[in-house]
Amino acid sequence: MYRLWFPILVVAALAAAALAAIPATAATGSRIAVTTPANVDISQRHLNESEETVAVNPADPGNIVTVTNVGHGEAGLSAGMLEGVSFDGGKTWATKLIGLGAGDPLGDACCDPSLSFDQYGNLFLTYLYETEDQVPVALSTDGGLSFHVIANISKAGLPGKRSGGDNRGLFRFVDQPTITAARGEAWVVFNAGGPIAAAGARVSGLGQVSPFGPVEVAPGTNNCTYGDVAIGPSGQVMQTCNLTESGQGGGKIFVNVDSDGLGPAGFGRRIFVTQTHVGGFDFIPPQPDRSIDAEAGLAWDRTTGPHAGRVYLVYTAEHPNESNNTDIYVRHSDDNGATWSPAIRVNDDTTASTQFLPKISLDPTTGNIAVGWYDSRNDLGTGGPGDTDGLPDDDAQFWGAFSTNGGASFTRNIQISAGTSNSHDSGNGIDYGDYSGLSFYGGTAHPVWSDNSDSTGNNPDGALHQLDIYTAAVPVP
Ligand SMILES: [Ca+2]
Ligand SMILES: [Ca+2]
Ligand SMILES: [Ca+2]
Ligand SMILES: [Ca+2]
Repeated sequence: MYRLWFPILVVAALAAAALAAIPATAATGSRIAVTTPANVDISQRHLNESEETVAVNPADPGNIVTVTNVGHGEAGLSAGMLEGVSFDGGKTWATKLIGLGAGDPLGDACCDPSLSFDQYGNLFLTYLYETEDQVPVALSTDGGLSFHVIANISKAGLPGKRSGGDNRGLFRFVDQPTITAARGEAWVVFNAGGPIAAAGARVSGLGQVSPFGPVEVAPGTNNCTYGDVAIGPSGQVMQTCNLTESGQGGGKIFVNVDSDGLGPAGFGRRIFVTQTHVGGFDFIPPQPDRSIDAEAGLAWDRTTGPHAGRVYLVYTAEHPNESNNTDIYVRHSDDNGATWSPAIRVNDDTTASTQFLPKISLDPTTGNIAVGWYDSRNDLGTGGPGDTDGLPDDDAQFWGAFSTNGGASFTRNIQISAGTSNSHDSGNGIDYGDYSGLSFYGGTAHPVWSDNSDSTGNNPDGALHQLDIYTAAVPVP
């Protein structure tokens, strides 16, 4: 059950990306609850960018970095990802391709990027290589302008695991790594062709990262994947993953906690949280080529605020099963994941449309949380600004909401994307990718998403063709 990026052959010229961003005019659809923020086209690049990660630098909050997949095979590009760096809060971006192969400090990057800044301004990046059977961790100490690989986490030595060339290629041995850094720790988790594997390193300052410790396995996570990792207020570490019983129908979310973090104890037993009815490859109309998984995500409150110590879990669930009516839910735990609150639905629409690929982020300056997701609520197939083609529920916008009361409730939903996208029209093969990006700091959420609406007028492929990467600065209402 791999959600790897599948190469698609696209024959077209690779144009240099323009850097200037043009703010969008807010859309005026009737369902917009709060003013849509100005949209910025980060990539402004021919062909497809998708599956994006973003991080705001707590040591310099105007510094925001995003990394995304790009289509390989285009103009001789056999490896690489797109990086965007902003130093003005996301208004303007400098973009470049990274991980282009031999001689590149990031090697031959395939895809699946994950970013995290820590309090010192260290920026950690993990991703997949095209060929190597290990998970790289790269570090930037200059706000994302340059990276170097500081570790290659190998599964070698894990009990019962194969090694050698049979794990290479599309069905590689490692998949969808995620990294997080905070509180003097950096942790990377990944699916290891079986269980979830994790490794952590101590961080004592800018550029001061100790070697990553031995790889440990989260018990009971065989074939559990596509999850997230978070660090708690005392340095404990939680991973979540989706155990998918079938491609379409079944999915269960589990968590495991390493209660002493970098200390010698390993991850504890798996804890069942919820059934999702979202399989590992659950096809929905707006994601018809790639499908979705539940995309469980974590955010842990390390502040001293009213909900200190609370950990939040976001995920997608489908009710009824195989109805394609997916929704976004958040639960929380005040006892390190042992027990969880009832599910609170985040999306406030009254349609039977899809909401998918959620991301959660906690503002470390307030303890408030933000959630972003793709949303088809405005596509009733009857024309208008939410429908590109007269078919229901196959177009999507990007939406979000906040909670300022510890996840007890969420604000009215905000249409964040000014335009409406159709992923199949992109020819991307993986639609919008397997996840979206979100980083919330200082009262402003910074989502990144894949968009082919051309709402800003500067996608070089125009509207309803290849995807660009968009962002917006979204304040708490
Ligand atoms: Ca430990
Ligand atoms: Ca729904
Ligand atoms: Ca439609
Ligand atoms: Ca593009």
